[in-house]
Formats: sequence, C-alpha cells, structure tokens
Amino acid sequence: MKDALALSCAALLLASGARAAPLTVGFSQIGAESGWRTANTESIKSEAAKRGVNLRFSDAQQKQENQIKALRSFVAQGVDVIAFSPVVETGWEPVLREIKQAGIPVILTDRAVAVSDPSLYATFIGSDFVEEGRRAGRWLAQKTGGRAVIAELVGTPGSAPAIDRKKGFEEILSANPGMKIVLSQSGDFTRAKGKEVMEAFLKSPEGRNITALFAHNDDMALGAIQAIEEAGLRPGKDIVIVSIDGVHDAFEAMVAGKLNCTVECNPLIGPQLFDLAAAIAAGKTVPRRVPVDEGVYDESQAAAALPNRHY
Ligand code: GYE
Repeated sequence: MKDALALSCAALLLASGARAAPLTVGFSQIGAESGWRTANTESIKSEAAKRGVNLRFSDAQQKQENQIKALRSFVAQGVDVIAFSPVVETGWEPVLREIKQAGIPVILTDRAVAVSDPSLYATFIGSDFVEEGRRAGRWLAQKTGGRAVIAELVGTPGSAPAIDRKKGFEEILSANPGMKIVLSQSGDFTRAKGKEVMEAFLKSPEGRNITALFAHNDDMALGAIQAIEEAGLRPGKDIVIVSIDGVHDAFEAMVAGKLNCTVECNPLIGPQLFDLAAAIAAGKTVPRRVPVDEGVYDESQAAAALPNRHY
C-alpha cells in the first residue's frame, strides 16, 4: 500500500512536470589503497555529481568494522539505495539482514560477498576476478614457454579479488607443470607492502631462483619493481612481471621496460552503478550480475595505449 502510494505520487509529480526528488545513495568505499581504488572513487563521485545524485560517501580505511558502521548509518539516514565494495567476502549477513528489514536495496560494487541468502542484495556489478587470474597465467605461460619459478604477491587476505585471482592463475599452472609458485604472501594491494614483501622474497633462499612475479595488482608490482632494482636486478628482464588493473603508472612502467604485462580491471563503474541504482529505485528488475568490459595489454601495446588510459 505504501509502495503503491509512493508510486502514484511519483507519477503525479512526473505528470505535473515537477522533478522527482534526487536519489540519495549511500556508498561505503574500502579505502584508498591503490591507484585502482582512487580511480574507482573518482568515477563514483564525479558521476553522482553529474547526475545530481545525493551521494553519501564513506571511506572505511580498509577496515570491515568501519564499513559495517557506515552501512548502519545509511540505514539510520534512510537513504534510497545502499552500495558498497566489501573489503572481504565474509561477515556481512547480519548487517545485510538489517538493511533488508529496513527495505533498502543493496548494490555490491567491485567485490563479491559470500552469503547463503541471495535476496540480501539486488545485484553485483564488477569484474570476473577468476578470469583475470587466468588471463595473467595464460600470458605468463606464453611469455615463458611454460617454464617459470614464480613469486606471488597476493591481495588483501579474504578479499574476493585475492581469492579469485589466485584461483584462476593456479588453474593455468595446473595445466603447465613447468610453472611453479615458490613464494606467496599478501602485500595487501599496496605499493609499500608490495615492496616490503618483495624485499623479503629476494632475501629468502627460494628468492634467488625466481624468474617471474605475479602480483594481484599493479601497485604491489610497482612496489616490487623498486625492491628488485634496489637488489641490483632488472625488473621486466631478470624477473618477468605480470600484474592486474591497468593503471596509468603500470603502463608507464611497461613503456620503461620494467613491467611486462597488465591484465585490465576497469574501475570506472560510476555510470553503470547509478544506472542500476536509478532502475532499482524505480522498481525495475535488474540483472543479478553485471560484468565490466576488460582487456589484456603487454609491453608492445603500452606506448600506443597510454594516451587513452583514463585511470
Ligand atoms: O585490483 C586493487 C584494489 O577490488 C578490483 O582492489 C579491486 C582491487 C584492485 O585495491 O588494486
């Protein structure tokens, strides 16, 4: 009854030529851990401003507890739609149930959650991280002729991209017995941690034999490149490096011959996010899963592609 009334009011407003109230969207962002994340935030904020969406934006500084607090405050504020990029996959059911009870639709952006009740969110817009891991693995298999002693810089533990990228990459390794991961540790998707962990890798006994590095994102690869150079080795030559995201600095590193390949993960999802939010708020049915378009770029394509990179 309440819904029907709200709908007829909206219809009346539209018929009278008046503009409906702007959409209020609460967005809980993970943090600012990488170039990818900065571009993602910028895409969401600028698209909201362009469309006149009333955006309540909250930065969780990479802490799940801060995200949960932000989500609860969006419920208290009675926003129209809640969107968030979950830092890790698990631990969301209680707060998602509270949001559902308040009747507010949820859009997951970028990262997925593991929940047993699929009705706890309306849709998920983001990349296929397993496929990104496969793409990195396939590229490395081709580049090395299927022979590589690999160090792996893993993303944030428990996060969807860290779990899925590893899974996709290892799928390719299982078909290539000459490729092995000998070192694997989290660099938390940041440049500083990527550098620190790579330094430790290079000092370890296994580290002396590394011929390749798989980093779950560009920022960790960029940090590792510094560590490799400081250890007197040539990144991109002595150690072949493949990472994921496709941020501007990664393209520059490829042009400089220090990074060999980046698998694109597109952060510019603001327009698709607010299309979905508007459709859901208008009571339309939307797909459960909305993918993002992406490619793979190696060093031979970097210089030509660089001027057109928007993040
Ligand atoms: O690859 C990484 C960021 O969730 C896809 O998070 C995102 C990942 C991205 O910190 O750079």
